[in-house]
Amino acid sequence: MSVTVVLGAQWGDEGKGKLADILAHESQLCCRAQGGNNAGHTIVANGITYDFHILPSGLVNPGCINVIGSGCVVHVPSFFKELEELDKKGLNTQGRIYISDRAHVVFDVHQLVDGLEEVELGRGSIGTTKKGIGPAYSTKMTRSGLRMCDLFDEEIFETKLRRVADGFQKRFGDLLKYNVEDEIAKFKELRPKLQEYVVDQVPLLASAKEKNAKILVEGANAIMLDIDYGTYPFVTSSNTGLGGVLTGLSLGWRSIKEVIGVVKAYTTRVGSGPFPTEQFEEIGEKLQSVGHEVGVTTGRKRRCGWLDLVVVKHSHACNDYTAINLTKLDVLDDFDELKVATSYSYQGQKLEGFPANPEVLAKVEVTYETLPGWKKPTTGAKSYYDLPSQARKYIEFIEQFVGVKVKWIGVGPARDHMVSR
Ligand code: 2SA
Ligand code: GDP
Ligand code: MG
Repeated sequence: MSVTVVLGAQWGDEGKGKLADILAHESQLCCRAQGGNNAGHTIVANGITYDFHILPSGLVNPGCINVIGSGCVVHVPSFFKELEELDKKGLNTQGRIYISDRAHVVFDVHQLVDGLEEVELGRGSIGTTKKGIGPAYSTKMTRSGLRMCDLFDEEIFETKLRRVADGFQKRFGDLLKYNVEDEIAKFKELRPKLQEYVVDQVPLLASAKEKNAKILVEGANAIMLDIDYGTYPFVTSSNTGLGGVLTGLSLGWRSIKEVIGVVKAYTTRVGSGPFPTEQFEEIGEKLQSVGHEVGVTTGRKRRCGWLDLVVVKHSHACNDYTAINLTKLDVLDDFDELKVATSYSYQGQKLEGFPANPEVLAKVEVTYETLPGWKKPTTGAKSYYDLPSQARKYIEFIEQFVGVKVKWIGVGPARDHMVSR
């Protein structure tokens, strides 16, 4: 078995979905290991735009079986809604999508609590997608959660869900406008439809291993949103790096052959939290509009700034990439010069690594390297030497600084807008 892992190397929306779609062509399985429908992965293939949230992007490829792994959290009505939307676009997913029976369930109550917790935080709110991700992982960690396997025995399901609902009701009182009976009734309808999708992921992946299958793991969110290595507390509630792949899927470390870090040629972030290279006014607005930087799940404008190689280096230290896919290079086509962050200082001292403390991160001074722009379109490029020389210099600067080969370069949103080296 050979496993290729695609991971976000910044704050998300680097273009993981596009690479996952390309690599799914040579994979028999595409798996998600963590996260839920907070993710938004856009794929442009055969003139159709698909947005994936909880479903893996491998579904666009008809030969690929897709698995939502044990480390994921699933809001069941949203799962069916997403399937319906793919169906409307003419994509047949029949028999190609499974959910691990160990994956935790996100209930409507988690989504309501997500909203209430954000209100409680006031000006310090995280800027979540309000999809219930944090509350669902919290319920998992306090060992009171329901997993997919708990949905099929009505009595057990009701008892467990009532316990979860009671806990939240005690905490939020009248602020929580939730009716557990409505959710119980909803599952009476969903239960029979759901059965065919829920499987034991462990033997499924073990049998893929025996058949020497090629497996693709599609990371969701990104390392700077990782609960342990990201900009805590402004993070999501799962391990979004390589650690989450190992716990979220029963694949085994020996099978992992490639770990590809997806790096956007500049930086974006959606939601709150420190962002040292963030640009406002002309530069920030230009990156936002040229890059169409709008959240796929919530429609929020993404914050934009220069490429931050301190972030990418930290990301590589956490995930140990075997290669990089640099994306959205074309968005930089019309800049006279480009800045790239190479180090941070705090109170006059150069920092060694990426600071854990958000108060420090918010105050760091950024040192930039300035590189010339290329002022030529890159979207038509088919091979590396079709790219302007300044664009190649920009790529090679990144490669040398991070110490990882840039194997793919995204020059547009479509499948074929990808240069490989
Ligand atoms: P959550 O909802 O609890 O996971 O939010 C916690 C933080 O994680 C961020 N987050 C994301 N950042 C980038 N992209 C995400 N997916 C969507 C997209 C985002 C959208 O692809 O555009 O549509 O807004 C994603 N999901 C979670 C989130 O902004 C919080 O900072
Ligand atoms: P993901 O969450 O990492 O999968 O990324 P998103 O799908 O949320 O955001 C990336 C956006 O950029 C999507 O709209 C993609 O269609 C688009 N995209 C991906 N790669 C490229 C690229 O190389 N150039 C351009 N212009 N757009 C790209
Ligand atoms: Mg996204």
